[in-house]
Amino acid sequence: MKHMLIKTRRLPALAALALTATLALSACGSDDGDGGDNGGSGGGGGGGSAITMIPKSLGNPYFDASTAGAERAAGEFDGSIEEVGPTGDAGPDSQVPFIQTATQQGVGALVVSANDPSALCDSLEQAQDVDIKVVTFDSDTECRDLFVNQADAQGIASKQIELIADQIGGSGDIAILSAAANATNQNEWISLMEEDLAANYPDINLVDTVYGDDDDQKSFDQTAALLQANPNLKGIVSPTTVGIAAAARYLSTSEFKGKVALTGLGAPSQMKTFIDDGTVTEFALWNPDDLGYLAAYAAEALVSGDISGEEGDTFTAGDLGEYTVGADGIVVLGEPFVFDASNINDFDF
Ligand code: RAM
Repeated sequence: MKHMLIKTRRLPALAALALTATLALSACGSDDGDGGDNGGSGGGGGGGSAITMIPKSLGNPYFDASTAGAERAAGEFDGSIEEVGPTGDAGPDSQVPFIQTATQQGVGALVVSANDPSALCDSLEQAQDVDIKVVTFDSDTECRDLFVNQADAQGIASKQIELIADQIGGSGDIAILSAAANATNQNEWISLMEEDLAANYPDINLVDTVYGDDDDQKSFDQTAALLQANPNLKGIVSPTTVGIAAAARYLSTSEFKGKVALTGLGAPSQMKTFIDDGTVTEFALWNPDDLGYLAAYAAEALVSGDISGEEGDTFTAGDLGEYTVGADGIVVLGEPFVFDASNINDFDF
């Protein structure tokens, strides 16, 4: 009989709802619950699924928000969420032991943001062999039942290039500050950004791509090194909430503030200071709370047998409404949203 922790957390209300539908408040679950030994049948404490959520790493506010969203969903369908994952190490294999433990526990579903497209596959396939459903969210693998994508990858890439091009006046040297070098989502966005630059922005040169591993200090140091190594740099794109916040912190007290543009994907709560002080003018993201909420509902729909993950399957994700599984087992949350001084105060994730 295993013990399944169900965290209780209340989310503050969002004032504006530009990204998606209503973020209704709900406390989820009790202080703790018992997932029971369900032998892989996936029962949570109260009838819904027992879900193990494995972010790229713990301690990232982006994944705190996605886990809070999953907990909100589990509260609604009477399931349970246990969040486990690597602390600080976002290496390719770092999530494997957590997948193996959850498999031994016989949970209903794993909901994973993958640090590598293939390194998790042996362990994920072992989980699937005992009928555990595998949902990826945020960053995909080659072996899963469904991928809950935050937004279309092409749209995410071209939005960031559009933002940096505007901010540097359409020409000059730029660099990318990414997360972990193997992260599926980061690498897909980077290659699409490279294609977009080559096709549509002949006067912008991507001179370097560096990796801060979604570690605040490493991202800060990489920003400093980038600026040292590239004295003509006009802009930095950081498609990671950890990277953009660390780069903004570096720029904000440096001689480059206001001279080197910075954009990418940021959490408004982490970027507000840097919008207010003029270090950053615009950046993009989606709502990570909604992303976790949708991923948990997708997992529940798979475990309960409502869907099998085939293209055209439909399921209802609570307040967010109905979703349809697209080609390659992908469910898309919505569009990326651009934050600036006019709206940053309306969001608190
Ligand atoms: C970081 C992570 C995550 C990415 C966001 C934008 O929190 O790298 O995978 O989607 O940034």
